[in-house]
Amino acid sequence: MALRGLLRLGEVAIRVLDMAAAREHYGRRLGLHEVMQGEGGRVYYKAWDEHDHHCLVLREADSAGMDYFAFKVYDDATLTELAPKIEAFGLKVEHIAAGVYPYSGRRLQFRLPSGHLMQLYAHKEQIGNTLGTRNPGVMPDEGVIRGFRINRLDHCLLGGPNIDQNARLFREVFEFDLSERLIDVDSEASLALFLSCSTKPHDVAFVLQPEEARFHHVSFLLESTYDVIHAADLIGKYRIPVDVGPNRHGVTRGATIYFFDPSGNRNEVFSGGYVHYPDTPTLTWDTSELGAATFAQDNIPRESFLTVLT
Ligand code: M3P
Ligand code: FE
Repeated sequence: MALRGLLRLGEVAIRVLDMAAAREHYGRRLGLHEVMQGEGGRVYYKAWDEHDHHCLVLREADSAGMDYFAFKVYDDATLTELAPKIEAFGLKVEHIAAGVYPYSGRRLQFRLPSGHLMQLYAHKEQIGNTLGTRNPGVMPDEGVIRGFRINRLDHCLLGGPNIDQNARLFREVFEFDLSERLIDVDSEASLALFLSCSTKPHDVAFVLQPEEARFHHVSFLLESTYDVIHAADLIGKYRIPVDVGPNRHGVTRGATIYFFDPSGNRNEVFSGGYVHYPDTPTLTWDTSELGAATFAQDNIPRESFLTVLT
């Protein structure tokens, strides 16, 4: 399968309570690169190995959580093709002109059955990863890889109702695969659904929550499992609140650590996981193995992990 259609999670827009504290966290601690301050005091970041201008947008507000998430699609024709399909699925599509979002081409915006605001865009200015594109070498200059040594934005996990309808949209309209699911052992109702448009175990996931548009975590990819330990050491040094210390997910098999930004938004850094292909069967976990599904090194489900969202 050539990767076309939706390519990847390209942008997450997060609300923070105090921008100075958030810049300390995302810039100085995580080591993301601040590329711009924009309208409304928004601050824009990229991870070092991304080519696009930014992947994270922070906005100061009275409540934490997520404003929207956006997937980059292959080209403008993909947006043209998808708009009527999203409408036919039953969602109203808003067309946002190029330039309204900085360094970005036009966007489609719609609200998912779970209440989350989602956008699609085909173009964002590429500023590169500092290595160039001809004989790029492998090592950027000193200071480019820093902090938690984050390579790139990877996925987000979002909480809300109607997650089966979300998954139907992603599978039928966006051509994602359902890589894994967590179901109630008695009722078989979906509790968490993991969706992939690539060879990653997931590009986005949804967890069942009664309230609409909740934010569980945004996750960034690290190079190695040792880098998860390195991040954990920095989390300890700088007294960053930990949700779940280094462990491995049963779902996706990633080596992970969860922590909170100063506004209470959950972050994850992780490494690894298996390779997913379109013919990989969907893996099902049920609540009789909730501990093993979530944290496979001790098989203990964490109350906070299941209940704390912004
Ligand atoms: C991840 C991941 C749950 C598992 C979540 C997994 C909610 O966040 O990155 O693999 O059971
Ligand atoms: Fe995750």
